[in-house]
Amino acid sequence: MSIEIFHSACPHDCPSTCALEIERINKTKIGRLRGSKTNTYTDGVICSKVSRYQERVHHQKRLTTPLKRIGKKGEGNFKTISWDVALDEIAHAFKQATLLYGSESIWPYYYAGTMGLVQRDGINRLRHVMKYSGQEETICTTLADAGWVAGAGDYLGVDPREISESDLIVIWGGNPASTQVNVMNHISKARKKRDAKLIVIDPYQTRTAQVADIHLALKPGTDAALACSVMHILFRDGYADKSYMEKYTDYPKEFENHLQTRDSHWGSKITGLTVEEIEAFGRLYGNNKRSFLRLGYGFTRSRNGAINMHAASCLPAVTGAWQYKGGGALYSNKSIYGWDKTLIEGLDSYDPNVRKLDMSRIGEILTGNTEDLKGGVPVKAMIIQNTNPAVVAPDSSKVNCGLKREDLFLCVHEQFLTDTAKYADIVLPATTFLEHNDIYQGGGHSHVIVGPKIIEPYKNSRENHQVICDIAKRLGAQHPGFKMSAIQIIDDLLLKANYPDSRKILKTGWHDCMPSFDIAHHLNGWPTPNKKFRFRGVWKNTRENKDQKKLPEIPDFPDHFEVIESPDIEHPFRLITAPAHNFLNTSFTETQTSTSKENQPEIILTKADAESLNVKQGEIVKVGNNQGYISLNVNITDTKQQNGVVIIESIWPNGAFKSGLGVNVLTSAERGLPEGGAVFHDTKVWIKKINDKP
Ligand SMILES: Nc1nc2c(c(=O)[nH]1)N[C@H]1C(S)=C(S)[C@@H](COP(=O)(O)OP(=O)(O)OC[C@H]3O[C@@H](n4cnc5c(=O)[nH]c(N)nc54)[C@H](O)[C@@H]3O)O[C@H]1N2
Ligand SMILES: Nc1nc2c(c(=O)[nH]1)N[C@H]1C(S)=C(S)[C@@H](COP(=O)(O)OP(=O)(O)OC[C@H]3O[C@@H](n4cnc5c(=O)[nH]c(N)nc54)[C@H](O)[C@@H]3O)O[C@H]1N2
Ligand code: SF4
Ligand SMILES: [Mo]
Repeated sequence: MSIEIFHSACPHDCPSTCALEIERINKTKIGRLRGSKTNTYTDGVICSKVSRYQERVHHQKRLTTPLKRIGKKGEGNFKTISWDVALDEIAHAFKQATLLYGSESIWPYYYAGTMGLVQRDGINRLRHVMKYSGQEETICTTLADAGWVAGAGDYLGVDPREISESDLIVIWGGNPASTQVNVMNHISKARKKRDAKLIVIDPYQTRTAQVADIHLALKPGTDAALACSVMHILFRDGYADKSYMEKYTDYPKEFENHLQTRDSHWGSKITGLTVEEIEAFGRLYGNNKRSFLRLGYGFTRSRNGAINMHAASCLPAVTGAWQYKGGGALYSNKSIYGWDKTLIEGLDSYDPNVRKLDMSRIGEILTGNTEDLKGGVPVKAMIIQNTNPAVVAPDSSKVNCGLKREDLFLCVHEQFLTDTAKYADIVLPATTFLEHNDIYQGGGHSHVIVGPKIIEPYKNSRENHQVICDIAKRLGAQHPGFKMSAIQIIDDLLLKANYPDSRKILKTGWHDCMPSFDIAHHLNGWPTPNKKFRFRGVWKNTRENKDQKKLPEIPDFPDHFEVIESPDIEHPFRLITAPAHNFLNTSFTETQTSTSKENQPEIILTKADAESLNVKQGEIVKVGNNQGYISLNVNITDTKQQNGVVIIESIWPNGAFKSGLGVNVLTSAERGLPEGGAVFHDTKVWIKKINDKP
C-alpha cells in the first residue's frame, strides 16, 4: 500500500497549533509527521517531540479498553469491562449523586490536552444541559488575559509573520525555543534580512535566552517595574510618540507624570537588573519603531502577573510602534475567529445561577473548603477529560488527598494511565487526534485548521464527543449537539462563521482569518469603549463569591505591585517551575525519547547559591515550604540567573519523585489578582542538603 499524506493540526496545548503533514502507512499506522511548508506561519517547522509522534500514538501503554477499579484509589489496579457496563456505571453514579445532593454535586473537569474545539469543549454541553457545576478555567491564561484586556480591550495583535519585518524582537516572559518553536523561525528571518536584535526577558537562561542578543535576567514577578522604568526612559529621552498617544491612548499626560519617579535606579532596585541594562533596553526600544513585543504566559504566573502583563503591553502604545510594519505586540489572536459555540457547548442551556468552581483550586474543592464550594454541596462525582490534575494543579498534596476520597466517584477519559487516571473508579480509553475529526484555531497565529480522522481508533478507544453523547443518552439529556457527528458540528460552526466548509478547508489545509494590517494594528481605533488603548487599566473581578476577603487595590497605572511571595529568612529562594523542552505539561512524559532527553528532575541553582548551601553538581537536595517538600538533583549554572532564584523544569509525573508527588507540592493554589489564575512561578522555598534535617 502506498503512503498517503494528510493535512492536520497539532492538537496539543501550545500557541503554535502547527499545520501538519502526516504520512499514513495503512489504516492503523502513521509514518512521519512534518510541519507544513506551504502554511506561512508553520513554514515547515515543528518541535521534535511531535515530529516523532509515532512513538506516542503507537505506544504500547495506550489505554485499550474501559477499566473498573479493583484496588485502592491511586494504586492503579483495574479489571477490564465493556463500554456498556462502563457507561451504565457512570450514568448511575451521576443520577445517584443528583438524587442525593443535587446536580451541582457533579463536576465535569477538563482542559486543553486536545485543543480541538469539538472534542475539548463538548463536555460543557453535558454540563450546561444537566446543570452540573461550572468550571472557572484558571489554570493557564486567566492572568495573562486579564492583563492584556485591561489595556487593549480584546485579543487581537500583530500578525506573527510580521516578525520577519521587525528590527527588534522582545520575547517577554516566554520561551518559544521550547514552547512555541516557529516563533524562532520568524525571528531568524528578521535577523538574516534586517539584522534584527533579539531581547529576552526571563529570570533564567532558557534556550531562547541562549540565542538572544540581550538577556535580561530579572527577578521573577518584577516585570512591571522593568516596564515602568523603560517607559520612564521613553518619555524622558523623547522616544514617546505624543501625537500617537493623543489620538490612540487614554491619559498619556497623567501616565507620564506617574512614571516620573520610576527611573532606572528605582527599577534596578526592584528587578535586580543593572541601571545600564535598563537604560540600554530603553534606548534600543525607543530607537526601533519596528519593535515586535511577543508577550508570553510565563511572566503572568505570579500573584501580580496580570498587572505585569498590562505594564509590558503599554510599551508600544508609548512609542507608537503599532503604526509600523513589524511593530506592536502580540499576546493572542483568539478573538478573531468569531465562533458561535452554542452547539458545541450547549450555551442555550447555560444557567448563570449554577455555581462555577475554580479548576486551579481543585484540591480545596475536593477537600470540602466551603468558600471554594461557594457555600454549596460537596463534589460527589466527576468526569475528567484531557487533563491530569493529580500532577498539574497547584498544591498537589491537597489535590491528591481530594482525589483519594472514597465517597467521590471519578471517571477519567484518557489516552494513558496517568496519575489522575490511577485514582479513577472508571477509566475510559480515548482516541488521539489522528483517530477522530476536529477543528483547531491558532492562538499564536490566525489559521483555522481541520484535522481529519486519519487512522482507526486504537483498540477500543473512543473519541470525547462520542463518550459525552453516550453519557447524555443514558441520562436523558436533550440537545441537538448530542445527535450530531463531530464533522456535522464542525460544518455548522464554519457555516455560522461564514468560513468555507470542512471539505474545502481539508483541500487547502487551512483557512487564514488574519484581519487587515489596519485592524490588527488598531489603526482604526482600539477595541475599547472609547477606542483608545488604556494606560489606566480597566479591571474586573468576576469572583462570584460574596464572602470573599477584600482584595488589595490594583494600582491605577502600571506599577510594581508588591503582592508576590517574597523570599524570607525561612524561605530564602524564589522558585520558577518552567516548562521542560521535551515534555508538554505531562504529555510526552510517557515517551521514552522525551524522558531520556530530560533525564531526571533537577533544580537549577546559581554557583553562589550552591556554595552557600554547600551542595555540588548532581547532589540531591530537599526543596520545601509550608505545603511540603520534594527531593531532586542539583544542576549548577553560571549564567545570568540571579542569586536566590531557582528553577525546576516541569512537569514530571509524580512517580519521578521519591515522595510520590511532584513539583506542584510546592506551588500555591492562591488566586492571582484580580480575577484568579494559577501562580505557578510565584513560590518561596527553602533548600536543604539531603543530610540536613528538613
Ligand atoms: N516544550 C513545552 N512546550 C510547551 C509547554 C510545555 O510544558 N513544554 N506548555 C504549553 C503550555 S500549556 C503553555 S500555556 C505554553 C506556555 O508557554 P510560555 O508562554 O513560554 O510560558 P511559561 O511556559 O509559563 O514560561 C515561560 C518562561 O517564563 C519565565 N518566567 C517565569 N516567571 C517569570 C517572571 O516573573 N518574569 C519573566 N519575565 N519571566 C518569567 C520562565 O522562566 C519561562 O522560561 O507553552 C506550551 N508549550
Ligand atoms: N508546576 C507547573 N505546573 C503547571 C504549569 C507550569 O508551568 N508549572 N503549567 C500549567 C499550564 S499552563 C497548563 S495549561 C496545565 C496543563 O495541564 P494538563 O491540561 O493536565 O496537560 P497535560 O499534562 O498535557 O495533560 C493532558 C492530558 O490529556 C490527554 N489527552 C490528549 N488528547 C486527548 C483527547 O482527545 N481525549 C482525552 N480524553 N484525553 C486527551 C493526554 O493524554 C494528557 O494526559 O498545567 C499547568 N501546571
Ligand atoms: S510546536 Fe506546539 S503546536 Fe507545533 S508541533 Fe510542537 S507542540 Fe505541536
Ligand atoms: Mo497552558
